[in-house]
Amino acid sequence: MFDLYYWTTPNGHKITIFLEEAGLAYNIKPVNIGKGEQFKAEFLTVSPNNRIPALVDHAPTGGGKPIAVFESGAILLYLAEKTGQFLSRDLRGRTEAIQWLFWQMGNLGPMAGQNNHFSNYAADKIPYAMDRYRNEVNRLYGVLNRRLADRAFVAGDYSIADMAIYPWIVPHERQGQKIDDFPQVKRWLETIQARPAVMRAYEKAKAVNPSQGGIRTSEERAILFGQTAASVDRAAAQAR
Ligand SMILES: N[C@@H](CCC(=O)N[C@@H](CS)C(=O)NCC(=O)O)C(=O)O
Repeated sequence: MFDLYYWTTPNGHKITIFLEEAGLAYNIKPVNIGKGEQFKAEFLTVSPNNRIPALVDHAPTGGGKPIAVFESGAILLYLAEKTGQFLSRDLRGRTEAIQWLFWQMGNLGPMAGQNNHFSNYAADKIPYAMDRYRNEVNRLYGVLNRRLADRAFVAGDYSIADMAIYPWIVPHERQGQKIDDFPQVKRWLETIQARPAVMRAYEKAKAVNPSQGGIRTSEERAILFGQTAASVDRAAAQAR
């Protein structure tokens, strides 16, 4: 029913977690972002921002043409609404979960991404940038830790908010964070890690990308870093 355009990164894991949790059938279409497959014409029609993940639902509720969705938060919401799972129907519960979903999308994801870039990938080690993003991620871990102090999951029952946040906490060491400084986050992390569906989602990642390596070669760096409107136009035209 679903095609999932996917690579083995935190934003990709969010969606395999949902699909595994809900027991939905899906077909993975790997998009190797280190090889530039995010610029292929087929992919750009479903994901105009040339980023994974993207989802195509071939059997939308109510029928009609397939629906394509990009942006991991929008995909999680789409799936939650379609299946009636992992998002409270109660106004207050739903509003809380959506707030924390957007907190991940607008804060933890982008800041952890920049943190990873400046600390692990950038050839120039710029202390100001490294400190700025590591500290901001540290602040966000603190926000999450406080949120989890009196509840099992971030917003009521286990929800799409937890699914969005979890893959960005898994690489805490790479983010320069000490998980023991955040005991509530650690407890929550371990609880989610032990869920069979989450294990299956990460197993899927190993099957799709056995090396699980980060960005290693100069070709990969050239594709991923320094993209501008012009380079994206060029790459997209070449891929056609
Ligand atoms: N806000 C987007 C971010 C997606 C994103 O940054 N995806 C990365 C992998 S985690 C990607 O596709 N990178 C390809 C590139 O940088 O060219 C979402 O949550 O879906």
